[in-house]
Amino acid sequence: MRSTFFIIPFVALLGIFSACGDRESSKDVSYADDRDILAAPVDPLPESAFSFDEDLPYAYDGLEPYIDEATMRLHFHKHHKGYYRNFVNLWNDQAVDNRGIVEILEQVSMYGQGVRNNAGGYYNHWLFWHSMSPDGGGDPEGVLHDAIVNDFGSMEEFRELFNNAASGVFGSGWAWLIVTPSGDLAVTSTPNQDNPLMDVAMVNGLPVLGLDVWEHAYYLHYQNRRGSYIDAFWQVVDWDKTSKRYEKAMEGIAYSP
Ligand code: MN3
Repeated sequence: MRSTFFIIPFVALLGIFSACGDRESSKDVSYADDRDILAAPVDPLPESAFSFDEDLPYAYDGLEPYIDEATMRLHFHKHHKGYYRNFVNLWNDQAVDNRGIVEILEQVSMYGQGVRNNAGGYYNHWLFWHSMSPDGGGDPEGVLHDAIVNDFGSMEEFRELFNNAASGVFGSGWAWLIVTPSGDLAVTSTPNQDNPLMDVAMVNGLPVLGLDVWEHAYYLHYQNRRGSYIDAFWQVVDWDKTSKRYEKAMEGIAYSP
């Protein structure tokens, strides 16, 4: 009995001390720490027939002030490389043929949940990096512009649909502009790392433009303000590359890393 009286206040006291410790350490987390994490040596990427660029197509701070450097560094080196590494390791364990990434995604229900998540993460981020540019923003020109106006009414109506799809993703996922099998443009979204190429997607099509709305894509800079991040995305959209993807998609060719 006497020992119980001793233990209860002791445990309560421990709780108070450890809570203080948590507060102290979270205060120390800063932008500089993100760089330190990235300076640490990383395992080399596994051998693979699947291509992976060792760097982004622009500088890490190239999309500032819309998307910050620390987010881009972490997103590319920790998240995208992680999906690629996991996908290659899983695929090397079960591959029996020389399928390309698009073919794998189109029949992703044949493989496990791990392939679905990581093949999706590998492909989606590749398309995402190539959906943005330091020289981006504005409106598309030429055939993509005409198709958007034709299918959605105007650029404004298209953006509103896309914004609603992006902000409407519950939890983590992606917003997409796609070319449907009938050759029309459509806006859709997918959960997790799914994408519209996948046989498991609610709406199928060839992705032309993709926006990552996982919190890791914006939380460092925008915290909970997903809407501000979506607004910022329009300032850096690479319409040149997006138009090229659209033209290929109209020939039935899916964008491929
Ligand atoms: Mn991401």
